[in-house]
Amino acid sequence: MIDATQVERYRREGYTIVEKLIDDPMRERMKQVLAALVESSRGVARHDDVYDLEPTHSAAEPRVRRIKRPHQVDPVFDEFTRSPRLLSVLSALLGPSGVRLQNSKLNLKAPQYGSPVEWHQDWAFYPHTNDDVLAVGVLLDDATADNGPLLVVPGTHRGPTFDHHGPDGRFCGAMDPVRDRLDYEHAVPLIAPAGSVTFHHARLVHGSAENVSRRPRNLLLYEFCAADAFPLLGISDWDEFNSRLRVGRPTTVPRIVDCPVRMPYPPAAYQGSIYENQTASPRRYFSQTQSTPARHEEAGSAAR
Ligand SMILES: O=C(O)CCC(=O)C(=O)O
Repeated sequence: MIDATQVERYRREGYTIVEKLIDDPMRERMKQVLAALVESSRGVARHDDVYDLEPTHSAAEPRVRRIKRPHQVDPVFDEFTRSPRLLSVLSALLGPSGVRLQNSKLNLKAPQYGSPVEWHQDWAFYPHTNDDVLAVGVLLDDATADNGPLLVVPGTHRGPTFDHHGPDGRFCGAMDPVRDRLDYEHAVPLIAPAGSVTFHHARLVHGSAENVSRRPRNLLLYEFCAADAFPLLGISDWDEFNSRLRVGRPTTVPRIVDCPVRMPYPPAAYQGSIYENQTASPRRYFSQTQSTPARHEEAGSAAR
């Protein structure tokens, strides 16, 4: 499923894309489950363990921003984490110790209002003993230039870990686009047909703009680690930790590699999801045209 050139690109640029990695019947099943979950959200008024809601969500017009941990919500999302085709790519990218699922999320970007995500490195949220850690993005829909595709800044996974704290000293899950001036104008959009799967390194700087198109952009994200990458935030349940191994055997010997780490402490003022964390970020790069709650506006105006 992946050749040496793609592995080399991942090592050099921090990302790669594999087309047709998920088959259409499974992708269709996922979309049906997603549609039913959005329908059920009519009965949900605020964020909970399953739903993260757009600020403009209502029972009459359900607007879901994220399904949390979809692999625990419906078996189809767990099934894909066991796909031999996916696991062969992950083994090539994460090395010989094995492959562990860390978490999953399904980020919805509905036509004409789907929320942006500010620039960040996943590594700032979950540092490990080594950086063989990545995110898998399953494109449930075509990713196009105007429907808010993932944007990545190539090569940044080999650079520093940027500060993701706000002026109050708390973690806010977003970089400051003025202080950390990267070449954002040349960020690469991960544009590909539905059924493609993207892989980006946990230290790669990425974000995404609002969906201004008339088409949805639903992106199913999984976080995977090498089996010998141990989370620096700790392991609360050893059996549960090992139950997420998809390749390899449990080990008590973490591989420790010298790479830049910042801890996400003190915790974010607004918990629950990256969208909530980032409301405390004082400066924004991506604008949002939809009305936002007062808290967003107080946090600061858009940088551009
Ligand atoms: O959904 C997106 O466009 C980006 C999501 C992301 O980077 C994240 O949730 O960590």
